[in-house]
Amino acid sequence: MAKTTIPKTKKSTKRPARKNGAKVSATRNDDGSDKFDPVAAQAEYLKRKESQLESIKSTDADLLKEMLYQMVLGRVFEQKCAEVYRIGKIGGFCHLYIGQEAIAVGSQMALRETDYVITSYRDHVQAMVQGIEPEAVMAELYGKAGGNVGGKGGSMHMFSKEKNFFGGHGIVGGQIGIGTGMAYAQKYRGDDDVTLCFFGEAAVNQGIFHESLNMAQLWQIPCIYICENNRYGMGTSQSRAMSTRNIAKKAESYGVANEFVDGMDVMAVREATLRAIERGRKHSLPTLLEMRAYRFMGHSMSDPGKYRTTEEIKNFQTRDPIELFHESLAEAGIITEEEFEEIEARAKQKTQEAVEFSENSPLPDEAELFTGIYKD
Ligand SMILES: Cc1ncc(C[n+]2csc(CCOP(=O)(O)OP(=O)(O)O)c2C)c(N)n1
Ligand SMILES: [Mg+2]
Repeated sequence: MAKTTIPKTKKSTKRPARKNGAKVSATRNDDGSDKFDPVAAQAEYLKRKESQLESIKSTDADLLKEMLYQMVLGRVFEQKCAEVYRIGKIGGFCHLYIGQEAIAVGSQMALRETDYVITSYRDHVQAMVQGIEPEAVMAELYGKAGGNVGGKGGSMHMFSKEKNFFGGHGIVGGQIGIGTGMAYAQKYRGDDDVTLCFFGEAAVNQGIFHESLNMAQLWQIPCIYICENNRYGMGTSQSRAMSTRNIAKKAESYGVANEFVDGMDVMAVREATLRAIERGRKHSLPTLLEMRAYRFMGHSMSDPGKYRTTEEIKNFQTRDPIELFHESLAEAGIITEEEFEEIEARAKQKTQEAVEFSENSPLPDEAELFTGIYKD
């Protein structure tokens, strides 16, 4: 187990009274945290497998194959990012999304083109799913002129106005307020578009999360808040930083509709997002979706990873979202082994093209130092 400096509370059947007379719960956690246990999560997954297969059969086969391709591309692309980072091709921070692919693909591929997306610094895969070319994402990581923001943003600041992808934000929780404002603009203009606003579970401890949810419900703003609960904020586990760990439930304090979602099951992600989209489009109401996944890699490329064990990581890897989806598509007769190999080959080829493009792309011109900045 990971080392902890916080003394463990002994289990007691008595409910200790606080000095002010209020009772406190005997357990520190009220949320059924066993849902984080991969064995329990898998058992729950198998129970709803039949309905998952039903929804697979009622979804367009080409769309399903494209979803799988996007997940595989995200994985292969980021494995390559790690490789080229280690040989010094990419500098600065680099946060990988490996293990969380089902969340970006399941939710963003349920959107239409005019909807908006905003996210944190863990943004490479979300940028690609949104339609930014892998070449432009890799070149941005390389700091080259061919990057989607001309090589000036880097890993944490992917952005494309044309693709309605509004970043890539480095301040934990900062994008929650901006996303709420984007959805407010959609409502103000009178269209029925929605905003997907992604953030990690550690951002939920920030005031901006609570202020935004309150305002979104009060003003009826079509913002879909997606909390990607990957269990850790840098090296701190959620259990050491959050008093009550049922994030979906926190929405109830503000009257916001909420769902807990298995973030390793791309179809569950898609369906929960479709329900939230309908609520946003038809009734202009927000939703909070807590999607539980696991970060297979370190927080960033410079994470020494001393806060968790290899065994823990391996346990969660038994629920690899790509393998789960691949298996289900094969079971439903949607995909053959040859087709899966072709998907992998295509993803590798695309990633290689992205690397070659980035290698050959020039550095930004010196004059770029003085563009895109605030001036008097
Ligand atoms: C306001 C603020 N405080 C602290 C940091 C440093 N920091 C960067 S990432 C991070 C952890 C965030 O974890 P989480 O929200 O769970 O997202 P994840 O990295 O797991 O995707 C912290 C504390 C920051 N960038 N911004
Ligand atoms: Mg996290």
